[in-house]
Amino acid sequence: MRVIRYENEKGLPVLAALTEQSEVYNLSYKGFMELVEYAQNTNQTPLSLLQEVIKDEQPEKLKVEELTLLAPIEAPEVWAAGVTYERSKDARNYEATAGKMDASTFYDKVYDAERPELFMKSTAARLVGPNTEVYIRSDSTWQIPEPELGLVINKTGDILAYTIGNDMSSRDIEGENPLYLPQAKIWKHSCSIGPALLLADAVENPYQLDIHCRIFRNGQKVVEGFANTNQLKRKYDELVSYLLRDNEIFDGTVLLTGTCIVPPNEFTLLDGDLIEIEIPGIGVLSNPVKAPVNKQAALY
Ligand code: DO4
Ligand code: MG
Repeated sequence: MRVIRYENEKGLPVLAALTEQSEVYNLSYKGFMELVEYAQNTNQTPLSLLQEVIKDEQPEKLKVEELTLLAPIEAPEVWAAGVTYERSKDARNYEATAGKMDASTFYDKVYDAERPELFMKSTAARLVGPNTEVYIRSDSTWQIPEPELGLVINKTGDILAYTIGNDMSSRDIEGENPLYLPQAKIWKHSCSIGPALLLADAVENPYQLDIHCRIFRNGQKVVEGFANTNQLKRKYDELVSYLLRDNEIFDGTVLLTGTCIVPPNEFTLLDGDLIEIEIPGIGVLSNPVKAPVNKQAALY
């Protein structure tokens, strides 16, 4: 069972349940956290609540592919974990050492350390949902999407749902100096989530999820990558518990769990590219890429 948000014909956001058969059932809750709160107050899980709600209802006469989907949750903050997969460690070492892949760096240290790397990735205002443009920076020449599983948590760290996240990143800025990490990670429209929230109770094993990334340029697929969350070095609860340490975390926060798919080193995103990230069971998060006006001009 999944939860989506879409914009109705009046331009208003609607929360809806999306079944495995892609049937859409409109819900009366303002947002996902209101649904979770209602389930808690009535001693139900979000899954059993939704199963009850849709039992006697008819689905809407709507096709999910035709809806204007919004980010499935208005996450107050998005945090991210880094170097949680070996592939990410190798890619960071490459960019930080001008290609000397066998060089040992702080990325090796953090991969093996007890404390994970966690960083602030985005805020509600910088975040976008499905089919909305993600931006690339004007001052970077090496930029990639990072396809990641996202955990939707509450203020006490319970994992309520899973979603897909794109942690857009600048490899040259991060590679130049790790202290530039916030600039390599955070700018307007540098993070997208969606297209749906997969309820945690509906997932048998969250360490067996396939992640698939495709990048298209002029209609042609130019990058493709696969991974599985069974390659993750850490446990989700471990990442969440470090995030909560001496911190105040808000209901509906999203924690991205790190990337295991990195495009070839010679690849950089360009204006007009289309990024698709798929996790079966959640859906496909699709975002076109937009360069700032000065970069678009430089291309022609
Ligand atoms: O160390 C920098 C960021 C790593 C990251 O975002 C990832 O591994 O996904
Ligand atoms: Mg990342």
